[in-house]
Amino acid sequence: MFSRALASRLSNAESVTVFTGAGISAESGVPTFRGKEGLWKKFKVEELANFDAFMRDPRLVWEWYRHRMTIVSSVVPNPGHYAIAEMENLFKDFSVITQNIDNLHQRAGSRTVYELHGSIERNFCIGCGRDFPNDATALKEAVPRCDFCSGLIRPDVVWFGELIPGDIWNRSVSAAERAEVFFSIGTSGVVYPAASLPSIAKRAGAYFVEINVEPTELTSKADEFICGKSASVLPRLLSIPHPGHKHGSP
Ligand code: BV8
Ligand code: ZN
Repeated sequence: MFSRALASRLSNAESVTVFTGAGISAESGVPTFRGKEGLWKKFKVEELANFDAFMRDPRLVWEWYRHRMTIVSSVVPNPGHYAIAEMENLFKDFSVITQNIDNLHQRAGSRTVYELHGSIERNFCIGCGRDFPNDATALKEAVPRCDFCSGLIRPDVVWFGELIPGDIWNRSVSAAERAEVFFSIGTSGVVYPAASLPSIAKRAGAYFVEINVEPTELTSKADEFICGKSASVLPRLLSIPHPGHKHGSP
């Protein structure tokens, strides 16, 4: 399943970076946006995940995010998330950069996670900036409003036309530039600037491996394309001898 090139690079690597998209959570039961299993087609994420749509119809946008919150709170990490969490113990310098907002990497035990597009577990008031967790009383309303300034509360996610938080972006670029091996897993590679990270890694000398069930916009740039489901491919990656095996038990 893996080339000798990947096995030898992983065996000697100190710095590895993993970049993930909705596909890594598909086998937990979280619908993806595009691709052949994409279930959000009827919602066209670009039309709903933007500030103007929210101001025009906050009830509809909240309905979509509430629906997704319900799904995310009812699923668990899959073997792909757990394998990535385990990889963090095997390499000196290991980062996860995710486009997902489902918190499943953290729930699987990953510690260094950069959430490029925010998190469905966090909300804030657009009036005064106060934070509101999902179980806050204010969030029980169809259109949640801040109990301090009556401003609209929104999910703490990055919508189309909005900037990725500067520190998150800078740390993600630096993790991509440091990587000796850079994995892109379960992303269609159509959303920028996230989708520029594999090229940033490659330009800095990384061996770029893509894991997906079908080719994507990124495949032509990959040094290696592993066609398969992440929940079955990733645990097998752990069977490759890693530097961490030298220090601890394999
Ligand atoms: C920015 C919110 C600039 C959270 C998301 C016109 C106007 C404005 C902007 C633009 C424009 N044209 C282009 C842009 C830039 C725009 C963009 O890239 N648009 C695209 C659509 C062309 N980007 C932005 O707007 C970004 N901001 O550019 O600001 C700026 C400059 C100056 C001043 C102000 C601003 C912000 C982008 C963030 C958008 N927010 N989500 C949420 O609700 O989730 S993005 C949305 O798509 C999702 O969040 C997701 O994170 C993201 C990417 O999707 P994927 O994760 O790749 O998922 P997808 O379904 O597409 O693919 C799944 C893959 O998994 C498939 O390939 C499938 O084959 C595979 N798969 C399935 N099962 C498995 C599997 N693989 C392995 N195993 C399996 N089992
Ligand atoms: Zn407020």
